Amino acid sequence: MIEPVRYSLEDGIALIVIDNPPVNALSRAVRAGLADAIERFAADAGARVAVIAGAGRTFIAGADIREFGKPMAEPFLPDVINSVEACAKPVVAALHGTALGGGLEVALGCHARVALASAKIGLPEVTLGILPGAGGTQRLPRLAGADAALDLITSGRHVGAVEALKLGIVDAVVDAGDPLEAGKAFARDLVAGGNTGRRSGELDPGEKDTGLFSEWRAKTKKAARGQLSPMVAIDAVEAAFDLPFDEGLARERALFTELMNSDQRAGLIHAFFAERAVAKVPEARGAEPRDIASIGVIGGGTMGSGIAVAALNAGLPVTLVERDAASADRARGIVAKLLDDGVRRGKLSDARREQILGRDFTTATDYAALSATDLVIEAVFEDMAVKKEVFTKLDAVARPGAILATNTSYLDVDEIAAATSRPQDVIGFHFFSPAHVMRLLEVVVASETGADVVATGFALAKRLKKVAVRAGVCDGFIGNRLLNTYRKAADYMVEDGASPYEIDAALVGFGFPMGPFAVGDLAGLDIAWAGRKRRAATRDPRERVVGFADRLCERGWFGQKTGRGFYLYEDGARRGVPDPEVEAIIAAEREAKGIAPRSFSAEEIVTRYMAAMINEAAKIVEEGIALRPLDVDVTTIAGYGFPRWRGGPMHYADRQGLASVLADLRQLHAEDPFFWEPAPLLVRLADAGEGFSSLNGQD
Ligand code: T1G
Ligand code: NAD
Repeated sequence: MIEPVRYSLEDGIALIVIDNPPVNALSRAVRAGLADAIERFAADAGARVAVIAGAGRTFIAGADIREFGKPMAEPFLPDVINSVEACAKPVVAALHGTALGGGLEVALGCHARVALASAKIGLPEVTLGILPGAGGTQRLPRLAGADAALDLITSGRHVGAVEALKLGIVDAVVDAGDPLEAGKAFARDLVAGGNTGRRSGELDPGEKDTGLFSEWRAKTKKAARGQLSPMVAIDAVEAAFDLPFDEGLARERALFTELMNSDQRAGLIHAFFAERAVAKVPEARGAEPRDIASIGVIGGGTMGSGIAVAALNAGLPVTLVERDAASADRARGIVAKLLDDGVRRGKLSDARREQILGRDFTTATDYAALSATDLVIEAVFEDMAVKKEVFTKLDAVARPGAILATNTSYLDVDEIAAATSRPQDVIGFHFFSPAHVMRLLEVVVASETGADVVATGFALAKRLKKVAVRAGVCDGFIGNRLLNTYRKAADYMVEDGASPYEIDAALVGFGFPMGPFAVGDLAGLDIAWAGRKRRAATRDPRERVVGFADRLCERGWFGQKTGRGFYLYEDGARRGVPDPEVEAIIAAEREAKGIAPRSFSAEEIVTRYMAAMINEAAKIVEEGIALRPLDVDVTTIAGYGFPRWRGGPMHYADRQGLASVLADLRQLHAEDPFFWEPAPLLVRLADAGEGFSSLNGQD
């Protein structure tokens, strides 16, 4: 076994190297090793200064998250860091890769910090539902001031070395390749100059700016949408100004422990591991991805243009084919606008924008332009006849071995594949709007899709910085199939008496950024309308059908883009206001059906919405459309605004207890036996006293 912490002496410098792959997390062994190394350094007469550095690709990425939720074992990290800080001789941290969470806290406990220019630092704890619990909330404001500390700690964002230097968090940035060498050089200079560094904990934090804390509380409450940890973290930072250092540390620890024991922490840690587990699919283990050096896109509307920008931003050249020259020009215009937005937000340089538009991005109207591309993504109208025609034409020109992908939202990928002579090369890549922003990519595996094609989908998602989830073929795959079901639950409640605005408000209260009716308005109500019309012929006669959304569409009210939908958007407003005319249309529909409206509490709205979602998700897992429950969780979090801190619907169901979810479903069953039929998997797990997590493998 390798030693997780190594100690050696070189020219009077003690070298303390953390070596715990893959990211040098602070497991119990590392904490113990670090404590021993510091003790040894203190006693080592030959050592005047120490350097702590990480082996491999990074400094320390933080506490070992796998230990969360279990009893913490000694030595505790705050004690180890206090002993570093208390050391009579100087200790230097040499940062490279990412110094995150407890990793940065170790560095803050050192007497000076040097960083490679490529290093990043951050305190991402709030994103895991906790707060920096090893002195970060007390030492960072002493070094960088309250404003910077609140920014870093409430957002969890990663900060580059140069910005960290400006903020006073690191003392030097060097353009070197090896952190240990950089650390040694810095340490040598430090002692040569008779400097011993300084103890962050002994610095004066200055006067508290009460107004600043109120400002941060107001803006954080808005951004956090029900998530506790960023708000609690502000309390901890405030303690740095209200209390002496030692008492501040104790206050931080108490708040940390409170959050560590919360449901939100469990949900966020589940999301962290689930987002990494989704990439573990059988095809990615068993097959090599194909090389992708160029991308083709067919259709340059909302989705095609966004997909093109996602690929271009990842450095891939794109050829986009449209129906005619005017449409191709329009697509180029949309792409240019999206790139402009990127420049404005500092995501890409002017020079890179010029290079993309002048060299990497080309448009064409002839499919022959796609004859050399490695992967083509189709994003034309959602119409099977059109898709088949496109794939037939594509089949005739694409080079052998090229991957042919469809961005269809609902259609049968097997049927599309059958329009080609090479179904093994055909796959679904379901992107989300706006495609250059949304993190989710559903990789839809058809019956004949080759394993290497699936593996390529996952490799491409990584290059595009997206989270890929494997899905099987069915109407809507994982995400849209769920959406259709919970939307129905919402529609039924509206027909029975709730207003769309009450439904949206209840779900925003649950933690969604928007409710389903506002989302419909944003996406365009015509999309779901087309889907309802398509399904009408094959609809089960037992299904309850609700007509008010059709009534809006018949009036040409398609949502935001037409100025009205469920909400009114006056003068191109992005946020709509409730529309009394919509309520009147709904009331007329109720009356025509003889439904006496009743009221729904926010709690009942959430219960029904979640019961519908969980029940459909159980069917999706049982049918193998999703590999595991965690794949459903990631789909809803990364693509549908499900509150991350609730961990996704399956994790949420487990926290509620499946027996309780089943009891809700059984009660609802009496009212509509077709819609509320409990999924057999849910019944089986509930009867066995198990949760969905029992099907997640190691998660
Ligand atoms: N603990 C345990 N395992 C970890 C880990 C961690 N902190 N970080 C990463 N891993 C595993 C991960 O599951 C994956 O495993 C592998 O490492 C590579 O990760 C007291 C309490 C460092 C930027 O929140 O942000 O300190 O899937 O695929 O894209 O106040 O991982 O291969 O089996 O993500 O190059 C704060 C979390 C902890 C950092 C690297 N720290 N990690 O990204 O690789 S809380 C964090 C990351 C804390 C103190 C508190 C990223 C990364 P597997 P990867 P990557
Ligand atoms: P859109 O109407 O904005 O764009 C479609 C584009 O395809 C148009 O520009 C049209 O000119 C072009 N086109 C049509 N036939 C063509 C052909 N034969 N050859 C070349 N170009 C052709 O539609 P969209 O919203 O971008 O949707 C495209 C696809 O993506 C659909 O399958 C849709 O279901 C799916 N999708 C949409 C969303 C969304 O939110 N809009 C999300 C995920 C997936």
